[in-house]
Amino acid sequence: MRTALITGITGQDGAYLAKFLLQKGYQVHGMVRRGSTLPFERIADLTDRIELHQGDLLDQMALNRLLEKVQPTEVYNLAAQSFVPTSFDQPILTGEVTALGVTRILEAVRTVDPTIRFYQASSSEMFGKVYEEPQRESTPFWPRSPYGVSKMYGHWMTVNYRESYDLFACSGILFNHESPLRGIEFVTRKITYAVARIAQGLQNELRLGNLDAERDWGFAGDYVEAMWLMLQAEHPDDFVVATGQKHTVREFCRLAFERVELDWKKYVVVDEKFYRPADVNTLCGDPAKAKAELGWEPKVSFEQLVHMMVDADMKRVKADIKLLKEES
Ligand code: NAP
Ligand code: G4F
Repeated sequence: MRTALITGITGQDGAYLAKFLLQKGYQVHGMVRRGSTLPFERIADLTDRIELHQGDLLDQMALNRLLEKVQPTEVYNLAAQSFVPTSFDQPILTGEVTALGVTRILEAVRTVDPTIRFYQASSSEMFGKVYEEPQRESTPFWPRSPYGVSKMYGHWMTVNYRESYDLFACSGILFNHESPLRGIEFVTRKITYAVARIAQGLQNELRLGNLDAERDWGFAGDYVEAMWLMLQAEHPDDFVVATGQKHTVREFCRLAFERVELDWKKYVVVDEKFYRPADVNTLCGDPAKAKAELGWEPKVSFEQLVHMMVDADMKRVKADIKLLKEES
């Protein structure tokens, strides 16, 4: 039986990947860090089918011991401090986890079992102030945040360990991917959750930053398949994973509010508090290599994604209201 270890299993992608690998017949292990509360909401329906272990990308010895114990055939390194604004406030922590954390887990793989296939969650944030459009594997990087710089370090360490030690190490340069499991602070989920609350009369405005920012948004459920495909290939390599289409934050708002028959202009307020010291104004990826070499293509359209997220938040908010009524 193939055995996978996922770091960041409690995050959005971790939850989708764990489910995907279980369906493929894998034995799935996840690394979780200790907190004062349990962060298992996204994987609540999987906990009887996966094995969780404590660990942290900050702790080299714990990573080595974990690989020795689990003996995975594949490691998916999804753990990161992944929120760009936090990386401006906590650049050193972001570097420790999102950059050096990659070296620590690569060292663990190299030391414990160099035959392990390794996936690194790299990011389109590395393209930053883009040199060309669309961005592809050969596009130079120009990161615009401590997060983007950290991801770039992790990306090149993955390439370096592949070239230096012949590891089967792949870097997936994934463009923004969203879902009903997306963290509430990211712009898409912030919008869809607010839309649901506004539609239910619980809130009357939505404060956002840069509405002109353009992103190539896809569905997380589609993107975890690309991660897996990279590790099934004959040779390790790096791939852009994207839809090839971009939309503004404004367009996302319009579609999301339209789903509940509201006019976004009546509710969205621009608040400079949400501007970043340096933003990535536009991102649009070229997934041609992933299509040609992995046979990967996105299935969910932008409109379907927005609708899926609004519908899920409407359901959640209605359930919360019902619960509150029952309790009072
Ligand atoms: P996410 O929801 O923010 O999840 C991040 C995960 O990392 C959580 O499970 C978190 O655990 C864990 N983590 C954070 N610090 C850790 C540490 N020191 N040690 C161990 N685990 C730690 O992120 P996501 O959206 O699923 O993204 C997955 C990966 O893909 C990340 O590396 C992200 O940077 C990258 N990426 C994401 C996108 C996107 O659009 N989603 C695009 C490109 C790349 P807790 O639950 O305990 O906080
Ligand atoms: O949703 P965001 O916070 O995602 P961002 O910064 O693109 O990063 C995400 O995607 C990366 C892939 O490119 C990942 F690597 C990373 O881990 C993360 O998952 O912001 C998207 C855009 C930005 O330009 C931001 O300025 O939306 C703009 N925006 C406008 N108002 C806002 C807001 N972003 C947030 N979070 N909150 C706002 O109120």
